[in-house]
Amino acid sequence: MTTNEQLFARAQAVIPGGVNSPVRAFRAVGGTPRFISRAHGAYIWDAEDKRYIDYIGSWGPMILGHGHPAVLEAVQKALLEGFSYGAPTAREIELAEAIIAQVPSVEQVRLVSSGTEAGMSALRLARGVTGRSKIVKFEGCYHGHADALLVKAGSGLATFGHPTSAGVPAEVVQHTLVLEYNNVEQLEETFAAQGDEIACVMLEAIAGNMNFVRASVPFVTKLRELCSKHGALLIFDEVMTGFRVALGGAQSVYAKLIPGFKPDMSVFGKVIGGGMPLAAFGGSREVMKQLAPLGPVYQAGTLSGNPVATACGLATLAEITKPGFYEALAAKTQKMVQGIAEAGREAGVPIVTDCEGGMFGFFFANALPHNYNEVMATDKERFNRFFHGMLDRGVYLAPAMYEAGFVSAAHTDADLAATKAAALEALRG
Ligand code: HOZ
Repeated sequence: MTTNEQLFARAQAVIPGGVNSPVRAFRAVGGTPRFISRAHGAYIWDAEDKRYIDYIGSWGPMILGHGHPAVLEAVQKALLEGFSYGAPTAREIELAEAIIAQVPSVEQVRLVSSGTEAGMSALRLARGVTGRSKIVKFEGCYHGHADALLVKAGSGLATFGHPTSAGVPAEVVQHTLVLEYNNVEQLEETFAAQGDEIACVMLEAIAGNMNFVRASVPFVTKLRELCSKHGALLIFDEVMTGFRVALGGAQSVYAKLIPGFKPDMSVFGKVIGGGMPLAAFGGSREVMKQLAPLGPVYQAGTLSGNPVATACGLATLAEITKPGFYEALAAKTQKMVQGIAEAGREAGVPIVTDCEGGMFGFFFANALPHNYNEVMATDKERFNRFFHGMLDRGVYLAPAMYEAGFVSAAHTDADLAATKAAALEALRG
């Protein structure tokens, strides 16, 4: 049998860092990444045939668990009809209709292949629509690896950010303002000084790239008010949260708390593709008509609306729109985080948890963080030890404390109980 270590050594010879996406390399937590050989339901198996309860779910898409029969059937049927045509299909219309049916702020949608592509395209469209260059993002939110969005906060209030990656020229991020998440005053000051130059504000309203941090209701309310007042577009990045925290995404969660709330544009990925490379961005007809071929903002893609990916996405959406799906998923997720919190209490280790729908987070801290700096101040060493303790016991959590976790409809009560038992052992061990 080939071991994970052997595969990692071989991978490192031909793939930078041995992985095709950095966090998979386990650099944050140390150790050898698990090379996955198969998956079914709530489980994945590594190259050594060790089984894990999977709380990553491909970083969100696998909301039904792996290999759901209805999804498999739809994908198998689509495969036999051809992999890619580079021409329109009826299935793309169906998927667009299915997305629009659940998200009232979206009247039209363009399908693309990845969350990065969707975020980058939404940004270009917002700039094209407003004729403005400046954009606002928040520290700790991740919107894919487009140049203009790989930025960390500058030193002073609302200064332009600095690239977080080599290869991103400072000039490319000169229009990107990076503000503190949940900081209402900073937002007000920024809009007072530069509001009429801002094309858009991008937000992960339930941020899943600094573990799990919610935007406060006053923060989202103020953001909506300032964007409307200054003619900037509010873009909700729902790549993680869309069809995951609720059928209508994070925006539907905030619409329940802020009467009439809607973003101007939304970005989707992950669940809408059911595990296939598929993402989307959308908004009002007025905004979307600026996109080529109707308008002057260019965007295109050979694999956009791919027939196999849309079949997978549609079959997934058909399952998750069944009555009671999210209630059951949310109950499982709550039980999962309760188990972690209880294990913490029983072991005398401070752990705080939060969740919404099928997405969760936990921190080794006494209180939930509200922004990136507070996330950074939580106990990373403890997280890393816990991560390995859980991995050893067959529970696969995200290999970095900056990532959210995901529960699927396939997780059983027995899986949740086993997770809690593993957590208690890992914390005591
Ligand atoms: N973008 C993910 C981290 N938030 C990682 C995706 C992957 O490695 O597949």
